[in-house]
Amino acid sequence: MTQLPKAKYRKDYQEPEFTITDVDLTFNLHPTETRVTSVLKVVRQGDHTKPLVLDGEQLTLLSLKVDGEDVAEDSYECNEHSLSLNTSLKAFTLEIENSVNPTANEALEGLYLAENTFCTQCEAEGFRRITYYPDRPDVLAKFTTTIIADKAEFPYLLSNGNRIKQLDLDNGKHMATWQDPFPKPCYLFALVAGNFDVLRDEFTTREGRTVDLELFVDKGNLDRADHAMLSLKNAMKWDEERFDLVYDLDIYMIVAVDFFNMGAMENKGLNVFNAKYVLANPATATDQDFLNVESVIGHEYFHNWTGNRVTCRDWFQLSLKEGLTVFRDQEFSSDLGSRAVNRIQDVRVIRSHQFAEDAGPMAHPIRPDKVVQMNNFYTVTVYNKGAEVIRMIHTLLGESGFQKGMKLYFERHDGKAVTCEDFVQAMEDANGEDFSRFRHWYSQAGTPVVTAEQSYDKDAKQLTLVLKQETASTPGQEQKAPFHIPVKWSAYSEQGAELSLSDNNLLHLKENESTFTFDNVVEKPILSLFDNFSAPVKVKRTISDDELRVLLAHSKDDFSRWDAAQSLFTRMIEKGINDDSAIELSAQTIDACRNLLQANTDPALKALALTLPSASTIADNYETIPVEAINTQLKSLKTQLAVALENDFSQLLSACKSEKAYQLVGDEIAKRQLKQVCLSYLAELGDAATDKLTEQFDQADNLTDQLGAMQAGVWANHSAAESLLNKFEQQWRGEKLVMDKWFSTQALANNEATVERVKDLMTHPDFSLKNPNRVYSLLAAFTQNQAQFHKADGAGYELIGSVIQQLNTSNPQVASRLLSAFVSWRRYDENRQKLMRNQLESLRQLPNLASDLFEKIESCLTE
Ligand code: B3K
Ligand code: ZN
Repeated sequence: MTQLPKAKYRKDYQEPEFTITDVDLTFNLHPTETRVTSVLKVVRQGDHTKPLVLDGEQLTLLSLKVDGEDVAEDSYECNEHSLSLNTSLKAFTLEIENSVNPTANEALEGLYLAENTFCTQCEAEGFRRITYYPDRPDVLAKFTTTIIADKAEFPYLLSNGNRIKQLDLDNGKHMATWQDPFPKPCYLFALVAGNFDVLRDEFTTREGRTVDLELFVDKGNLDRADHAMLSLKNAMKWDEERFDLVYDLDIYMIVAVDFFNMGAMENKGLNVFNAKYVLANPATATDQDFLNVESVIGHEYFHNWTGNRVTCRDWFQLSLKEGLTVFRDQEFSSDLGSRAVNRIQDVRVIRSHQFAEDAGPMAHPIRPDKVVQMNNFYTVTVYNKGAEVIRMIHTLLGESGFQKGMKLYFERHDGKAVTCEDFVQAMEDANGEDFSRFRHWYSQAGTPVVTAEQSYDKDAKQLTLVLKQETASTPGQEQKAPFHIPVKWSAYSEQGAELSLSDNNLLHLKENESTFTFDNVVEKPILSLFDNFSAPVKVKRTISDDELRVLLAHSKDDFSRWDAAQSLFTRMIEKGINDDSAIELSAQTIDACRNLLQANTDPALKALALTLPSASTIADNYETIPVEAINTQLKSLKTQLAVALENDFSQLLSACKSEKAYQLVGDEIAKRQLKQVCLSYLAELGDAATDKLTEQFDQADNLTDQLGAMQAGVWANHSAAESLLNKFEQQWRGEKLVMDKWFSTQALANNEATVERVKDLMTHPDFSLKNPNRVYSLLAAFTQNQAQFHKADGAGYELIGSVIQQLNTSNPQVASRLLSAFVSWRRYDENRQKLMRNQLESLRQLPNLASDLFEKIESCLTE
């Protein structure tokens, strides 16, 4: 009988019994039998006589020596998960020799060989699949790495730090030795061996030091590497200017690989990237792809300080580095591009994904208390809500207070493995603040619902605002203490003039209920609350449509203008659902949309404001999600808006066309975005749009426009859709990253035939279940297709259930991502609940159920 995976608890943290000061690794690379020699300088930390326990998985132990002598068989024990050595020594050298099979490694964790490139992924607990080691982030050691491989096949041998030796060996082999002077946890270790094209550049730090920059891409892809290199240099400069942080090694390398479970990895001095976040040129990447490259390159670079120089004490502290680094990459994108657009997009992620996670059975605080499989906790909560928590600290302290806190944080903790608490403490101490209430954001899961009631006393010229907060219980947390919620606000007259009611535009809601009064208020104000989404909460308030329209037209806060539009749309959809009747577009709504289209506003903001809320954002407001009704109402609202505003959309579509060749600059990106929204509405009008769709597709000199035309056609079920899909396939067959978009477009089509189409596409020559990007683009995309994945006959569930079953043994991380689509099964009607539950139960029966799946299935089937 195999053992059930066990949970670990944050409260059980104990300091390591031993530390490692130096690691000397030698890899003799071989596709099926790579030999690893690891020489460790081990130092006992406490004075007890506990054995040394090293983690190790899927390894074959070949030999073991202490201080040069073979270890007697009765002095050590080796099992499936660990190697323990009985010793009373205080300090010693341990030499381990083991072998691994990189070809058999389809999980892409540890050392793997894919498309003739050896590559590693160690975070969170992958190093134990390379060699026996204390695989925990609070053991920091200096690494020296020697790699030996065939020279013709693997001309580049890379690892962390600086290359200190390279030489040719006999029989066609060569070797390279790398040394990383900064002590680091093993999750930051990396090794890459392969054949690449290299883009080289350099960056001069503000101290005048030259850093070599090297970008490794698959042969033939150099024409897609420039943007990533530019983004890297921009990130290095930005971090010096905004955060006073300078790069610390003489070389920075980025390798783009095709087989990778996630976006990228911040290994010290040697980032490994999913090629999707590196390769970009106008023909093969959309505007959004270019922006994503910039943001992920930035993110991994920023980890060099927030994550690598100061790292996590244990994995429960993951948000210490991820929340903070997401906040930093968001700021980077906002400083270089449009702050408002970035903010709105970040909020959309929170509302459409994080709120659902916070309301489901896997809900966890940004600093979790209990974990079975760490890979399950790289979540929108830890990352994106984590970044919102950092953003609130920034709101409370202001930029200069926040930077004071950062400075103290680095002064205290550089070179150490620390906790979220250490971060908050530094912020408090540097500013003389008290964040005791604020800390609940770290310890409590769930989305607070803030209720706002305002009343105005005309005679007393007094405005009263009552704010209440309530957070529903989440698994393991029945009662919630009140959060410290920063509420940014502004006020307007009925005509839209800004009213100044106070010289402070930030309220602090710290209790379950607080009353705020404003004196000398001469007219009844319209309040804009939670400007810039100042806290990750849901807001319930009484506000009329007319007042929302005033905010839409006049709020000085771009987020709040967008939010007012979203509220107006959501209200219409919800009314349609409740009354079970078609939405009637009022003249005021049409006018408000038309005014917005014609206003002198950033076209990107117009595009965002006129994009209807996603089905999942609407679903979030229902205890039992009315799948069909949401779908019907969204569709009908879109068509009605298209009919009512046809001329406006057509005119804007032409006006946004650019005479110039493609340029990746703010206003051109914004125009393309607005053009896309117009085209997607017009596509709802059927044949009238055929020429517009084909013309844009055929004439596009860039992927944004070409893909945009195809998506508008397919998602509107337009009669031109099939021909656009065919043309696209003819042109891009074999171009994997571009074909991913072809897969996603079809998987997201709201069309009765989609499930069958997705099944067919799984047999397409460009599809493979082994490559995570393909699985995400076709199958994970399909799970986001509310109406079709949740088709009442259960065909969508069956399809994804069977894929999860296949991936359970080969790549559990990818399987677990797909499983997320089932965890909120209780939110659906009885019929769907039954169908989803069946899938979960049959997965639960799988022999060798991966811990990744086990954890999610258990938590969502528990009563
Ligand atoms: N730190 C990595 C994520 C590792 C995920 C491990 N399952 C990328 C990042 O957040 O920068
Ligand atoms: Zn990160």
